[in-house]
Amino acid sequence: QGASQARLAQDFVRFAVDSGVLRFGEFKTKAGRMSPYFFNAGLFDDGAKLGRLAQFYAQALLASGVEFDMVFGPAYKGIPLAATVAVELARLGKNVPFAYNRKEAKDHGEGGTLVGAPLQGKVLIIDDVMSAGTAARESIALIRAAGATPHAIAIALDRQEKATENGQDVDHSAVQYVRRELGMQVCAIAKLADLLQYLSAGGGDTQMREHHERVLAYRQRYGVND
Ligand code: OMP
Repeated sequence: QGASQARLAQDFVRFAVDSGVLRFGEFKTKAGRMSPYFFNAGLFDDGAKLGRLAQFYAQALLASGVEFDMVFGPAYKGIPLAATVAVELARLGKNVPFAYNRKEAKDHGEGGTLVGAPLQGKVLIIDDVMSAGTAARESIALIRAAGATPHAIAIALDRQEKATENGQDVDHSAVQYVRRELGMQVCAIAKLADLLQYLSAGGGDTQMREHHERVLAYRQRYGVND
């Protein structure tokens, strides 16, 4: 990770905390773990926040060197993300086709579950958080079925924790699985390590120190090495 990517990650963590998107407390994750932090991308809920969020994705993507011919937003949460990131990419000089899916098949009108540009070439999936990778698997299948290549995934936060298979913890994260087993590129604006760095930089602040300890303990129990 280069210095500018590390800085971007720190700026992003701060932005997410200030926006109330990244919170500390007790949260139950989809996998049933009690987490001392939670990232709720749905709380980027006004035009200014969405615009900044899109800038973070676009900058992280361009800095990462990930290759893609088009962007895809998986329903529902990925749709505004992919749309705003496509706008920002175009603003930065990389105009690419944009598509998304709907969850319900339509029985009239344009038909099918895909909307926007035809899926072709190297497709970049844009999503919020990857935990177990369930959502990612669905998008990958859909892109393959359309005859295109699921080439890369952009997410806002990589929680860097053990994935679960049939309810059991395994030794790799979903992001590692997607990279190693599926050979896809993954670009995360920030990851758990960046969050820990942000909290440890909190210095004398008692609350920050407490959050830091809890998140460290959580990583001790569920984290993976990268
Ligand atoms: P997978 O589809 O299993 O990878 O899980 C992604 C989902 O995890 C998201 O769509 C959220 O519902 C949820 N999630 C977050 O959004 N933020 C978190 O910090 C943690 C989770 C989670 O439940 O693990």
